Amino acid sequence: MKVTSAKFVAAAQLPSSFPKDKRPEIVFIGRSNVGKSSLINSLLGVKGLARTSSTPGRTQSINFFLINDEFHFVDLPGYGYAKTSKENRRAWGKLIEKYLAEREQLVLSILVVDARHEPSPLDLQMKSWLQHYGIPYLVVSTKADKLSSNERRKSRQRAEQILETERVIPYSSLTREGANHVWGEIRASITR
Ligand SMILES: Nc1nc2c(ncn2[C@@H]2O[C@H](COP(=O)(O)OP(=O)(O)O)[C@@H](O)[C@H]2O)c(=O)[nH]1
Ligand SMILES: [Mg+2]
Repeated sequence: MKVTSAKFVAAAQLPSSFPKDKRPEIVFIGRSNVGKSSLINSLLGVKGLARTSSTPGRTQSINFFLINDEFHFVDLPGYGYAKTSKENRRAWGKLIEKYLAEREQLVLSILVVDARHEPSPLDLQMKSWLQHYGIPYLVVSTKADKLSSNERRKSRQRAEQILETERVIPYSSLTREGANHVWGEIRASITR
């Protein structure tokens, strides 16, 4: 897909601040520091749109980006950051659940995992949540550039086994490996 415009539109900490229009939304979900913002930026071919940082757990809002004036990319705050307070975690859960359960224009969710590690119980729980709500999803296994091709194959098999899915796409935000594949899925979900 040719990206002609990409702009930040909202950082929502409450459902009342979600955009009101009905453009289709593609949501990105994953644990803190997994490479979600880098994935968004590399798909769009821009550098600092979705903020990337090595400090995990900083983004606490749901961030909406308008692409080609046609659809939204939605960056959810990451989960699994150990230093987060109980109160924060509860607020996070409520906001995310509200979004996933009620957002009618949500057409695809992209669960982001780290190719170097096995998916965690939280990743599996998130996948079950998506299934429960009947939200189409795919798994993007990022940082693939850090693995040899042999390690990559094993990592993918393992992720597919643990998450019980055949929809794992290896990806690298550095080389953009996997970008065409992911865009194909996004395009299909928008025009469906
Ligand atoms: N080598 C490599 N590093 C990556 C990749 N994606 C993200 N990173 C690095 O991982 C760290 C966390 O990335 P970020 O996008 O901020 O993660 P987020 O917290 O999930 O949004 C940053 O230091 C990125 O530069 C990738 O595909 N390859
Ligand atoms: Mg981020």
